[in-house]
Amino acid sequence: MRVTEVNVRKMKMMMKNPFTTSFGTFQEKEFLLVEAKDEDGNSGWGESVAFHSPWYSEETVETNLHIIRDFLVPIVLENDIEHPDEVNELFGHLRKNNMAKAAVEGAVWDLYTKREKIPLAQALGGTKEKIEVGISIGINEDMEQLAETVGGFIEEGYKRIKVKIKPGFDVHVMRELRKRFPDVPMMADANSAYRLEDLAVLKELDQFGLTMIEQPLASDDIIDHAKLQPQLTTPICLDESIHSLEDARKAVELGSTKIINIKIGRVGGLTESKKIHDYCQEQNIPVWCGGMLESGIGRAHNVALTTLPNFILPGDTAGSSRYWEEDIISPEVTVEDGYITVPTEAGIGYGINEHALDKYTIDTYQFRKQ
Ligand code: OSB
Ligand code: MG
Repeated sequence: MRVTEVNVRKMKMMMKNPFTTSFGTFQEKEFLLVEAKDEDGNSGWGESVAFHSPWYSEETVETNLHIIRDFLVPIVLENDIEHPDEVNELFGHLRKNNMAKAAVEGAVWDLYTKREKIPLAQALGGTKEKIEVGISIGINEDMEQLAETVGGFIEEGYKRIKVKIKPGFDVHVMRELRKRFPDVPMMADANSAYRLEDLAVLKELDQFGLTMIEQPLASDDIIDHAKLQPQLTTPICLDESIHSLEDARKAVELGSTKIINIKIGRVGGLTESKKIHDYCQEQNIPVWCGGMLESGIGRAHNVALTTLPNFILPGDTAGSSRYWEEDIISPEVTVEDGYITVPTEAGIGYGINEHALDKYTIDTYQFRKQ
């Protein structure tokens, strides 16, 4: 397969509601889309999950644009690619910048599966016809409002509630929510806001029977997480700390984590995601698919990945309408009774809503094979 043209779009979309984590609040989402085309007029799409500012990881929209334009696009235009798994190897000599790599690799996966006329899920080895989804809810200091939001999503059928926590917004919040929703699978995500010195608070969370606590300690740490886990009954799930199969193996061997959140962007693409999935399956470590407030394109990739068998726990891949007034895919991703039905069309399985796509595009960059 030859990729003959790559188009990159810088997008700006307003989210329906502001999203607050232990790092702050934002509502306007800027991100990049990558479109890879072949000589037959097929086109494949990928999304970069890097945010405007480097609060989640060091990557940003602008660093991704630089890496994609100056390093990754030339590689995919210059090489014959038989299978998308090769892209990960072709990028192997370039360090990190995983979100940029995943965006380009994702476009190649979509292009390849459209050419082959098979669904992306099938090409990845996925088996599920529908996937279970949970929902991630940002920090809201107004307890009544938060409880109402949680109740609304339970009503809608979401299979698991995840609440963001931070020091000072933790034990009382989980206690209140547990009181109101005693039987719902619930978890907390700290986005690295605690230190080992906060052990007493983290231990208090054990009483609420959470399915897991996500990334309580530093984003670049697996040592202190290994010290923390034996002192908690709640399983730790690492998010920010896992960038590769090697990271996953080390964290599992050290006992730093009992569950892994796989985000395609954070680990550098679908090929690496599959490897982490397979390793975790062998080790009896359940995985689930994380979210990065994606548009429909990134969301479609998440849906396809989640069809792999060891995605045992509900993911953060909520429906389009949880985030957007209007998504850039058609049909949008919809959730019924807590399930998304996996599309059976070729590639990512959702079409592009061209009108919306153009409406939210703020810049375009075009690259052609010389
Ligand atoms: O830590 O999982 C996270 C959103 C942005 C950055 C990091 C995270 C999140 C979420 C929301 O929790 C997931 C989603 O709904 O897409
Ligand atoms: Mg997280």
